[in-house]
Amino acid sequence: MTPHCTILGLPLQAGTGRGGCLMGPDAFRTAGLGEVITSQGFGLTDLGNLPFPASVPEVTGPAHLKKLPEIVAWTRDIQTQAAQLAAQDSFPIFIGGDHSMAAGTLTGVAQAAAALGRPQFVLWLDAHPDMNTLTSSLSGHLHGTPMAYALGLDSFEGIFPPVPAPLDPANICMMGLRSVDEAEHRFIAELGIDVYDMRRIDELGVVKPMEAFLRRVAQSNGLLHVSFDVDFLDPEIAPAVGTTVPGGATFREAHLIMEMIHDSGLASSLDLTELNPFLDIRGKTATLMCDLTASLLGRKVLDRRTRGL
Ligand code: Z70
Ligand code: MN
Ligand code: MN
Ligand code: MN
Repeated sequence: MTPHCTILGLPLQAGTGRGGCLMGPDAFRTAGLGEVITSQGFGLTDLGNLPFPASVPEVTGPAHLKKLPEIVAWTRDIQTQAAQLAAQDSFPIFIGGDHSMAAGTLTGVAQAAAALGRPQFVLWLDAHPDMNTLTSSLSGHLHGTPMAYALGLDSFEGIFPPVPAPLDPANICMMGLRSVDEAEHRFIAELGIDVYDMRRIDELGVVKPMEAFLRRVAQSNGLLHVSFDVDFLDPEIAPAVGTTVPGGATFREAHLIMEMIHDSGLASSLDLTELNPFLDIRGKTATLMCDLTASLLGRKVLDRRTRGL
């Protein structure tokens, strides 16, 4: 991993049914994300927040989709930024914002990987696969669609920007799933995506699946994007999300995953997404997400003790 991180705030919330994710980037900063990065010995560039798109295209799609033109505009802008940042020698951390931001981050980093001739892998930590197409979405919330877009599934053409380098379904690992729509079940089965729902995590733990996936990334000389939705975590420890889904990852499972990613040295970019500070309790979710990022960047339990954190 490079000794430098770049933060880019993505204050979008049009992909959800509920306001608040707009404040996510500022909550991560307030909870000390910058200090987490520098205290792990990384240099830091905080690019601030990407501005609301200057122009919103006139696109039409299925009528039930909410705020489609706005999300198309954000996707265009985020994709451009993510492709540029992923090509630099600094670890990009994209702080959202709702998960529709990943339509831009996944496709941007994959474009940069393709330019290097290296495969893009994605570790998707989420209660949801966010793999609905524009036609299969039942809710009309576009944060339920970014993975389908980045895979190049049907329905996005002519509405969203072209996908420069569609993800290979064989290079995706999803952990934490516990709310999956019928159409998403079908896409997962058809594409053969490596999924670990909470039952499989209960049965196997997180170590074996993570070891197997990280080994595949290493053997392919791949780049690894980690997309971390707050709702991956159990709502008891991470209440600041719009739709709470019980039975999520524990504090220990989540830290262990982050520590394993660090030890692998394979991570190349990170999304921290779906934090809704309006729903948080004295900043505890934002603080936990910063602590998990610290583990991903190399903080060890013994460091905590010696530094009195
Ligand atoms: C459902 C949909 C969703 C939250 C992702 C859920 C999408 N599959 N909701 N994260 N909170 O609407 O497509
Ligand atoms: Mn999500
Ligand atoms: Mn989710
Ligand atoms: Mn939703």
